[in-house]
Amino acid sequence: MTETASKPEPAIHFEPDDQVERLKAEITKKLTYSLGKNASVAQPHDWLTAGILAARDHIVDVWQRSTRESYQTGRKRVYYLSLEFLIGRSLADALNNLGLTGAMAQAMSELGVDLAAIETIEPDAALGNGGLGRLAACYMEAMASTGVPALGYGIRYDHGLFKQRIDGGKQIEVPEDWLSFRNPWEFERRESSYKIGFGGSVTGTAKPGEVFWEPEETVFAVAYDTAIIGWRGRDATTLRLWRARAMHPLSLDAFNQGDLVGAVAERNRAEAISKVLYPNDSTPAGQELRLRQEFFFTSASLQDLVRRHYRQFGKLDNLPDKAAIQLNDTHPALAVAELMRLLIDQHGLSWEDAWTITNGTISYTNHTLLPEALETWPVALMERLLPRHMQIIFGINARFLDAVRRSAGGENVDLSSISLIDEYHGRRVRMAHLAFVGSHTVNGVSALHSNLMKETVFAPLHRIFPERITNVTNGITPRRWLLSANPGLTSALQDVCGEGVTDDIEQIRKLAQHARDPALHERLASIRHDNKLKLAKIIRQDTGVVVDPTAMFDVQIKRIHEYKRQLLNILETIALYDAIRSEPYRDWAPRVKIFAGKAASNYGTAKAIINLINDVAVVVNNDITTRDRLKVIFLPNYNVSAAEVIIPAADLSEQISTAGMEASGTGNMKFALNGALTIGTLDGANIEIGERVGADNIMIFGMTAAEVEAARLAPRPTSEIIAATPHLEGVLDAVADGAYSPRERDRYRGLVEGLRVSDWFMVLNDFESYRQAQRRVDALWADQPTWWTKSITNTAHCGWFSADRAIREYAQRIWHVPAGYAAKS
Ligand code: 26V
Repeated sequence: MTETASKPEPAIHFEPDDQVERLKAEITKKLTYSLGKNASVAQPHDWLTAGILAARDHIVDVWQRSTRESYQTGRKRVYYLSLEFLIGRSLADALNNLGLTGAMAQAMSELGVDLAAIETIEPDAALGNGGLGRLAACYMEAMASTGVPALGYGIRYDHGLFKQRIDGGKQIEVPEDWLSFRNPWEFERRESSYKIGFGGSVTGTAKPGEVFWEPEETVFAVAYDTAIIGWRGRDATTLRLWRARAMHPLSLDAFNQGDLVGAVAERNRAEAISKVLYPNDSTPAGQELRLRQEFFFTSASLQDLVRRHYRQFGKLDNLPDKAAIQLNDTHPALAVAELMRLLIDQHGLSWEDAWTITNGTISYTNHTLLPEALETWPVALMERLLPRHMQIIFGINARFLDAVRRSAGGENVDLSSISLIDEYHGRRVRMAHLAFVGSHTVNGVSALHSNLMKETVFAPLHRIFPERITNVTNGITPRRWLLSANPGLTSALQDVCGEGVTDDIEQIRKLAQHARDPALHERLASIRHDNKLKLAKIIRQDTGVVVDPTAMFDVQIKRIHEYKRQLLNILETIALYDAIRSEPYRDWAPRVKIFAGKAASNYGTAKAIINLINDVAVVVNNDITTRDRLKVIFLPNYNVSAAEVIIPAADLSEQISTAGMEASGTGNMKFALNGALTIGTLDGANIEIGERVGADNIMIFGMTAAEVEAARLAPRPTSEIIAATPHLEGVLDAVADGAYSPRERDRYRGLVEGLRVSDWFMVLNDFESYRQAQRRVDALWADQPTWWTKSITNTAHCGWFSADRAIREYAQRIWHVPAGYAAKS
């Protein structure tokens, strides 16, 4: 790695003794003058807010300096557009990056407050559903840590992802309210607001600068900024989230006539846009409000960045040299049309010049290939809501198809497969095609996924633009997922690999030489044990079940989805339960099977799977025969904060998606970095984890992506598969006949019937191979020295999955911006 800029000194210079005294003074001042509270009456929440405000001041110093520097030097900047940022809590991470964790704990303690306790009452900012949103949050922190000047743009939802309660084994969704105590991290920027239009009509000539879109409805987008501090407090990025406000919050006319509802109708309609996160990661919502959200934040972000650019440089033709716009999936794909509109209609550029600028500035990341997940919008809806954008999309499409036709000569190209408009399903705009055609680079998120992009969904476009698709395998921030979440392991790593490991996580590979060291095994086992005790306490609080921390913690945490196959896991658990009961005196490896995750509220099958796991848990956990060997836990309300406790306590990581369906996965990386062994399929980034840690150190099972494809083309009768698979029939019958739902015997008949009709997700097909892999895990658990050697080998080779590495790849190969801080090596 080359050093592209000299590494500045940390921005915070305090003598350690000073630090504590200064922080105490700062906290007390915040408490008194910002919150109007006296220490003697302050509630835990007041201390939290005062602590955050004190930490924020330190961040603001760095933030203003880095923003000023990037402005003065005119450096190229990254604009990361994402409908989701799954941030979680921020205080512990911010203190860690500022190097203030110890001083803040000491300061609070001297003020009579337990920092660890107040940190846990910070709301978990869940402005995202799952992997895509968490990736955006990891990347904002990694850009700050590697010195890539960046702004993240998204929506400031009043309500993030729903809270999950489990009632009688079933998921209940409860509204989330992270802003109820206000958000001390953010700065409201009333002065940065933009008008966002919807509907209306387009008039004027077709000439650039002479087209007028007169929207029927206009709402304001108001900016809220949060600084994200990078490692060692050297740099900060900005997360700018938009809130929707009405232009006329109150109609006095309506009010005076006694129409109270009508008086605030405009306000309600406008504010609905940033009211709530769509809780869906299974099928696109397809609702008008969702399209309004997408356009709202895309338009506000582009108006903002074009205005800033113009103010700074006085021209727009150099936009591609100064701005890299990254589209996080297709949710902001309207950026292609909106940037064209701003350049042509507002700045009078020609179509050709506008297109060169647009294509030179935008790039797009795809996060899923599942056809049902690809966004399309009815042309009729788009015409009504965004008439000018629809014209522009037609314009792009006509020129694009024309160019393809011409360059093909006489050759026959299937234009319908590349068109931005799907003509077969009632005329719809294909957002992935819009994003693809409008971008200079398109990337997938793991090697397998990027190859599948070329072979499947994007094959026709890939033939036309063979250079456009590239791969950047996902990464995770080691600051949150190792240093903050697992301080015990971190200090062991520092002892073995040197202090520099925190600056350059890839130095963690030095650990490999010590993989067989019994003293290290003992130390790591004791750290893991402590982490498991912490998790066991939470399990007891949240489910009432007592688990043994010496048992193997076998964990599957992620959104509940058929393709992620929690069903395969619980069916195999039932087979294990049966096996233990039939041979109770055998030396079974004691296991705690831990599940957590949310199901989309309208995804019936996923909800049934949650119900089944909980029902199985009731039976298994109350059976004295299996008492010391098997427990089944479903931890309610999985979120970022829960993951931070669960992952460092895991022995076994379940990454068992149907091959070809998980674009990458990022939980897999977090577990392996923390030393859990993976049981998994050859899917997404599991493949690359296996390549790095070595085939002996990962438990791979099941069909490959190619085998899945072949099996789908020529499906074997499920009755045949079941008959050929030991134990499977019994497990399926028991579930179908109500052995786990005695009070509603038919509860899972439909779920099992579904499997018997079609094994689309290869649950039946992969069952035996999974079961055998689990028995290999048992054997390995019995040999603890070998287990720990493998665990250390996993940690040692997972530094590459750092978000810093991923960001450097984006910076070099896609954005063409220098990463200020190179890894020390
Ligand atoms: C998944 C599915 C699954 C089945 C049916 C329809 C559907 C629709 C959407 C999605 C996922 C939405 C996008 C997403 O969150 N993708 C995730 O992105 C992560 C970051 O790149 C990646 O690690 C996950 O593998 C990928 O699922």
